[in-house]
Amino acid sequence: PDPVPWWQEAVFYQIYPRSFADSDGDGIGDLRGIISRLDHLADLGVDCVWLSPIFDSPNQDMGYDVRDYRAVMEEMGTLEDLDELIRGCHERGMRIILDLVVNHTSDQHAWFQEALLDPDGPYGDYYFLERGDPKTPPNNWTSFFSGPAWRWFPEAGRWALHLFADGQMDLRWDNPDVRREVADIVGWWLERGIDGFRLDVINYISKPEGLPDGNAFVGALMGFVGVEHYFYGPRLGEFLRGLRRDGFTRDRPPASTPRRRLDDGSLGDPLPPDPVGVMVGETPGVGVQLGRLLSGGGRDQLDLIFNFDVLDTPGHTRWDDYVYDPEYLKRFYRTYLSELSPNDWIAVFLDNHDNPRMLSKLAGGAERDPAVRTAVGKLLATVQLTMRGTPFLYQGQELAAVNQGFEHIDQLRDVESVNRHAELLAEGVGPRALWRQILAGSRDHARVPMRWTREGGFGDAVAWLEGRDEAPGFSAAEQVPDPASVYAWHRDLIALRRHHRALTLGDLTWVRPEVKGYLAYERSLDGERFLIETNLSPKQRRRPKLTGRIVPVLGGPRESTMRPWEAIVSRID
Ligand code: TEU
Repeated sequence: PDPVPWWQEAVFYQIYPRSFADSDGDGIGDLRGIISRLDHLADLGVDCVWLSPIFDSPNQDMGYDVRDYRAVMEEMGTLEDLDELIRGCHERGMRIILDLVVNHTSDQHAWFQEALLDPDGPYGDYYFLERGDPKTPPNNWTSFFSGPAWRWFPEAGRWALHLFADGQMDLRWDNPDVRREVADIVGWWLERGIDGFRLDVINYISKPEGLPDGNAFVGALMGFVGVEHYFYGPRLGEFLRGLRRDGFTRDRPPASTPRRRLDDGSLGDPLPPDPVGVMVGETPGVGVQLGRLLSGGGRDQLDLIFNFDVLDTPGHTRWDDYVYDPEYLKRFYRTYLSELSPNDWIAVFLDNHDNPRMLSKLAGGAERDPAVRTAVGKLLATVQLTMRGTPFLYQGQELAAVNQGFEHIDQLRDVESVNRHAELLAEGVGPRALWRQILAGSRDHARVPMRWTREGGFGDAVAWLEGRDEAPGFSAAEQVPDPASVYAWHRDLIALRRHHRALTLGDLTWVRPEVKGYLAYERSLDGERFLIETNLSPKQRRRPKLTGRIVPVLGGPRESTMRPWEAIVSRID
C-alpha cells in the first residue's frame, strides 16, 4: 500500500513520569529516571513514547494543572534533561510526544494571576470570569472532581469556571489571544524536537455563548451537570483546524528527527521530518460518529482520538465494584470498526493513568493466581496489538500490572478520589459502601510506581504513592529474561507487527463471531494472512474447527480445546 502516516503503524507507550523511575531519591519519578530506562522501551520495541505532563505545576492534579508551559516541573528535572530525553528517544528509533493540557491552566499560572489583579484587563478575557452574587454561581454546571464547577474569587469579585479541580481554571478559547498563545506553545515545543502531543480533554475547549444551565435529567444520567453543552461545543472544529494550521504545522530541526529502525533491530538514517506533529485527542464522551468528525482523514483536525466506551461494560462506571463482561470487549470492537469508513483510523487502548487496570477488571480478583494473571495479561496484549488501529500501551501492562490492595483513603493521592470520598462521606454514604466505590474506581491503581526489581527498584526513597502489589514474578527483572512472560509476549507481538504489515494495515475479518466466549479474527494484506484467537473466559472450551493450514506463531500448539483465557496468533498458509 502507499506510504501511510507513521502513527498508523506505530506502537505508543504512555509513561506516567511521576511513577516511572526516580533518579534522585525524592520519591517522585523524574526525567533522568526515564532516560535510565529508555533501553527497556527500545527492547520492548515501542515506536513512540507519550509522557503525561512534565511542565511546571503545583500538582493539584499531578501535572494536569500547568503553571508554566515552557518550564519543566522542578521535581522532574530541567529543560536540558528533557532535551537529552528527546535525543535519547530519537537515537533509539523512537519518537516522543508530550501531554498538552490547554482546556485549562493552573490558578497559579501567570495569566490567571494577572486576570485576578485586573479582571477587566486583557488576561481577564483568557478565562471565564463572571460577575455575580457570591452566593449564586453563574450556572448549575458541576465539576468532574466533585462540587460546583465555579469558584468565587472575592479579591476580583468574580466567579471563575473550573470543569476539573478548583485550581484548574478553564481557558476561554473564543478569545483569539488564547488560541494564539496555545499555537505558540505547540510551535515552541515542536521546534525543540518533539513529535506531537496528546491533547487533554481537547473536545471540551468550545463552550456555548451564555454558558446555559445543564439539563438536570442529562446531568443525573451523566453524573455531571452541563456536559452536553461542552463535550462537542459549537466552534470545536474551527478551533482544532486553527490549532493544526497555526501550531502543529511546523518544520522540526533535522537533528532531532528519529532514526529508522531496521528489521535486524539496528538503526538506519534519520527519518524524513513530518510536516505536521501528530495530534492525539483525549475526547471523553465523544462517541463513534462524533469521533469520526474529529479524527477522520482529510478533516484537518485530530489524527487519533481515544473512545472511552471500551473501558466499562454498559450500565457500569468504574466506580461500580463489578466484573467486566469479556463478551463486551468483542462487541465493542465489532461495533466500533463496523461504523467506520476506510478513511478512519482508531486508537486502541485498555489502560491509562485515569482508570483501574483492565487485567483486574476482567479477571475480577482471580489474577491473584499468577497463571490467570499471566494468561489475561497476554490475552489483552494480543487483542490490543493485533486489533486494526494504533495501540497505546500504558506503563506496566507489559508486566501484567494489576489493581492495588489499598485499604484506606490516606493511602490515596488523587484529587478525584480524595474529593469524591469527602463528597460521599458528607452525603452520608456508609463507610463500607463508600470504600468499595473508591477502591473500585480510584485512578491511583494505575499510578503506583513501576516494579523494576523484585524489591521494587523505583528509587531509594518512600514513593509519593506506595504500590501494594508484591506478587513474585511480575517485576521487570523477573519478566524480561523469561521467554514465557507477559513481557516477552508483548515484545514478540510488537516484533511480529514490525515485520508483517498484515497485522498493522491489513484488513480485519471476524472469524466465527457467533461463537460465545471466542474472539477471533483474521488480519490479511497482499495474500499474507494471520489468525488471532482468544478464549474470552476463565473456563476451558472447545476451539471451533477452521479450514486452511493454520500454523501457530505465538502461543499454541493449536489444540481442539482452548485453555482459560488462552490467546494464539497463527499464520494461515
Ligand atoms: O482526563 C479527563 C477525563 O476524561 C477523566 O479525568 C474523567 O473525566 C474523570 O476521571 C471523571 O470520570 C484528563 C486527564 O487524563 C486527567 O488525568 C485529568 O485529571 C483531567 O483531564 C483534567 O486535566
